[in-house]
Amino acid sequence: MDKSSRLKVALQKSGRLTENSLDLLARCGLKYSRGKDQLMCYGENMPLDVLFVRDDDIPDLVQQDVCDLGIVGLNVIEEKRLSFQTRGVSPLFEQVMVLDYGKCRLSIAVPDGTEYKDASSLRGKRIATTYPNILARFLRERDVQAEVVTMSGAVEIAPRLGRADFICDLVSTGSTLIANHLSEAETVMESQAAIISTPVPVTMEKQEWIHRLTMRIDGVQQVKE
Ligand code: PRT
Ligand code: ZN
Repeated sequence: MDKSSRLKVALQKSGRLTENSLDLLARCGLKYSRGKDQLMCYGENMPLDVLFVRDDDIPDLVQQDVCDLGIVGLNVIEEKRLSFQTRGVSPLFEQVMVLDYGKCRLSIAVPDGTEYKDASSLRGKRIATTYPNILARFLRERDVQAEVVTMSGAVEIAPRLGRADFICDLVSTGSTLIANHLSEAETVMESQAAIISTPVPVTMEKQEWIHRLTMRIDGVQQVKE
């Protein structure tokens, strides 16, 4: 099998989804060797190679057909989809299936003691987030005008720094919010890891391997339930 007929899968290089994603592929029977530069893994018993990248780059790599598949959080997928739309680019990658890990929620959080009734409490306020497009849609759908303060990280300290009144950030256990004297007020979106696929038609051979892989993932996930 030549190189172009091998499935290329983009995974997060180092982060919350990395271990679970590699574990999932291993449970599907994939045996792999890691490249010297640690940027790729090569499947030994399946025509499937893994490319390790930052999670934010995964939708672009799949959209541009550099990779056939990618595993990334629904939060990143949705933010990218909306950001493409805002720029007039059609988001063409498709969601193949959701996975049973990486579960979290994108939530509005307010400084302890601040009253929050519903989204109308955000009117005229500044809200810090790394998900400006998802937050803007949430506000638009509720007819609330507020200022979205886009940050690249450390969103939870924005209220203390005086950069924002509220935040909109990912939460899983909630302990980061507690440590920063913030309370979760409302869920904007639930998230978990998901597989996306390239918009470009792939060969029959690749289609068959994608089908086999998703069947195996279904099987692995059912065993875990
Ligand atoms: O370097 P790279 O860009 O690839 O990684 P990243 O830092 O952007 O992402 P990473 O590894 O933090 O998260 C990858 C994906 O994991 C996210 O896009 C989500 O889909 C998912 N995920 C699941 C989470 C969490 N749970 C989570 N808890 N992502 C981030 N968090 C943050 C949360 O915002 C808080 O700051 O982790 C902190 C701890 O959370 P608590 O609530 O348990 O205290
Ligand atoms: Zn990231």
